[in-house]
Amino acid sequence: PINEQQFSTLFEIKENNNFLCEKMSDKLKPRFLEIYKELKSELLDDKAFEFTDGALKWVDKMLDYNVLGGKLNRGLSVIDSYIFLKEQKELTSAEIFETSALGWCIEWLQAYFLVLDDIMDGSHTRRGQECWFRLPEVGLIAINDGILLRNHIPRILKKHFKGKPYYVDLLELFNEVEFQTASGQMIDLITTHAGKNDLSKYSLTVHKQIVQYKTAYYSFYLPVACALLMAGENLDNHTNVKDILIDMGIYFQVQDDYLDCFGDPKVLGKIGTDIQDFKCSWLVMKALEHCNEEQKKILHENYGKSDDACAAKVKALYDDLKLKDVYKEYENNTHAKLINSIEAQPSQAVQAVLKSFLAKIYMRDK
Ligand code: DMA
Ligand code: MG
Ligand code: MG
Ligand code: MG
Repeated sequence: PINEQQFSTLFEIKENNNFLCEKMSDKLKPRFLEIYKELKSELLDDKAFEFTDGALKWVDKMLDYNVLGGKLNRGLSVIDSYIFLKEQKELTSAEIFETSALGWCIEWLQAYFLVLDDIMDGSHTRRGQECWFRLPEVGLIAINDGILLRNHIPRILKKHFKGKPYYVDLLELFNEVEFQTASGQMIDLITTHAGKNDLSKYSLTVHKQIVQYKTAYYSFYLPVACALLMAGENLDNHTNVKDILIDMGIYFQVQDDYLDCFGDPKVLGKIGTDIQDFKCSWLVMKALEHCNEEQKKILHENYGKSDDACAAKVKALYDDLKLKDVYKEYENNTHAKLINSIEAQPSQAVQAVLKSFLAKIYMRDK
């Protein structure tokens, strides 16, 4: 059970998120959300299973709870990317449906990983509400719900893309990216084990590998790759674009690590757990890089403890080490480097896609 203070934080998070959602006025977003309902109805009408009333209600609620409520950046990115790549202002209704369905598949993939990530990270809140597994009636049923979410993806793809020339490539793409993400999660989790015995196991190389695999492929490469396939492109011809998207994804996860500690939970919709969880976060890595022997001792004594006082000492150390400034410098340098590589791209359409992605995340606070 959550205490009163946690409850009021949750309440504020929820208010804040509703407010932010209302401000978003993307032209195609209403249609995108309608398509979610259509996809959900089809899944609830799947003849491969004899749904009981209870099962229908469960899946319906589980989907609304876990697939909705995020920023929908990844899903909407498929539509944006496709518009840029086709260099056309208006999409046909079939194109809107298909880009949206692929966008939702990415949102489904994300929901699947987040439901399980929250169990493994022992998190309390996500998107302004309690984590799914924290609901008393859910608990570890959440694991099976994660598996169901994952299984919905090939069902959506089969229903709407079987027969398209790029169908097999699409299936392979989702499989590949899922494998990369799960492998990144594994490295994240086993590095945490290793770090508990020896903090010096946390290095820039390990951190980069973790964030590249657990976040960059599914969050940045996947939406653009879906749009490229729909536009009839061969993904092998776009490895330069892929490299830039991966770098952007790494930057995005460094932001996630930073916000875990310094972000406002009310804006972010989640309360950080990286310090308590002994995570190989960008911040602890930078702390190790900049601290003296005495500060290292403080870090060793207080990192990875569930005690709030210990986490506070780690945060105080981060302040002493001026990690906010170190981060600002990283953010500006990374932004400048990314702009450089984007502008070296021969295609204006590709430049536009990449710049729009970068603009969405630069200096983000949620
Ligand atoms: C999550 O990394 C990565 C995936 C694939 C879900 P994380 O645990 O830092 O994410 P969050 O901060 O959202 O829990
Ligand atoms: Mg997590
Ligand atoms: Mg995690
Ligand atoms: Mg995080």
